[in-house]
Amino acid sequence: WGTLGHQTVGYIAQEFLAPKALAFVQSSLGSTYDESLGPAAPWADSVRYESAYRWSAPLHFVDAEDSPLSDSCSVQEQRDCGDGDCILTAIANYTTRVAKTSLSASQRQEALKFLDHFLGDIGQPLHVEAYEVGGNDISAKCSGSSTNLHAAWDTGMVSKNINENHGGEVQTYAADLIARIKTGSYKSLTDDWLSCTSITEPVSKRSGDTTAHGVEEDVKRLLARAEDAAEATITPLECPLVWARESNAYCCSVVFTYTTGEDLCTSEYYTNAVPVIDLQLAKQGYRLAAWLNVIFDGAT
Ligand code: DCM
Ligand code: DCM
Ligand code: ZN
Ligand code: ZN
Repeated sequence: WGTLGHQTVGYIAQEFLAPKALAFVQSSLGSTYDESLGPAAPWADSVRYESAYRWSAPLHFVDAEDSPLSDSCSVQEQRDCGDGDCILTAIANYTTRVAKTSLSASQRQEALKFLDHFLGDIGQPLHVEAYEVGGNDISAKCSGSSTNLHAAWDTGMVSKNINENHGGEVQTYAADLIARIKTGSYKSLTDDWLSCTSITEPVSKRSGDTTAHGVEEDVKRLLARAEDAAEATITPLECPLVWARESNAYCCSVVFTYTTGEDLCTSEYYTNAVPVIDLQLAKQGYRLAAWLNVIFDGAT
């Protein structure tokens, strides 16, 4: 996502933080970020082209080597993140690091900003797709301007949606999605959002572990492992893989359904994409809060 999408995820998460998570977020981010996950969420994009942070560029996505044009969408850990250098492993790494009291305040702030960002990116379908470099190499049109498919999803359709349906303000957009979560059309979905079982493709079970995994089990297992070893082995978690598969499935059902030459932002394509964008941003914001709540308060 672009700046607006990431801020939206952060502002939504901020609204659902439990007391200790909120206290950590406020003191860690401080006045620089208005003590909020909203303003802090785009940071990871602002540093990715700096030489000191070039290593972080591959952590924004996972190149799923599937076939979305043949209606075959899938994410496989070993196939798509075998080198351990993708958004799945990054979420595990920064979950461990944000919880680690032996790290400096600035390292823990950095871990928080990466989590704030990557839980957003994993909800962007083209951040979970290898085809044509996640759509970056596919030319597209958005409201008459030349762009590419990836950018249309990161920014073009998001900003048009905010302008046309949410008063042109990212905070209004976040407030509208928060209202859907609290009392509106998303209310009945939120338990499923945290169950990590909301997709048909089963998550692979590791080392004889056959228990059901929700956000709480996932985070607690990782942090328990991290206490065992000085530097925890970076293994992708179950929930981020489920989230990645949910996002990736939209590549087959929506993202690649355009017709050649179609203006993505003024057609039925846009009408079909907006509900997916709203849902993915709302869901990831809610999941980010739950994730931090388990880390700092011990429960979602
Ligand atoms: N770093 C990281 N994940 C790790 C270890 C380090 O993101 N597991 C980051 C934190 C710093 C940089 O790498 O930005 C250098 O860290 P260090 O000084 O600990 O090597
Ligand atoms: N991106 C991606 N998958 C890739 C490569 C890049 O999702 N295989 C994302 C990261 C940025 C956008 O595409 O959001 C543009 O990337 P870049 O500026 O590195 O071209
Ligand atoms: Zn992107
Ligand atoms: Zn990113």
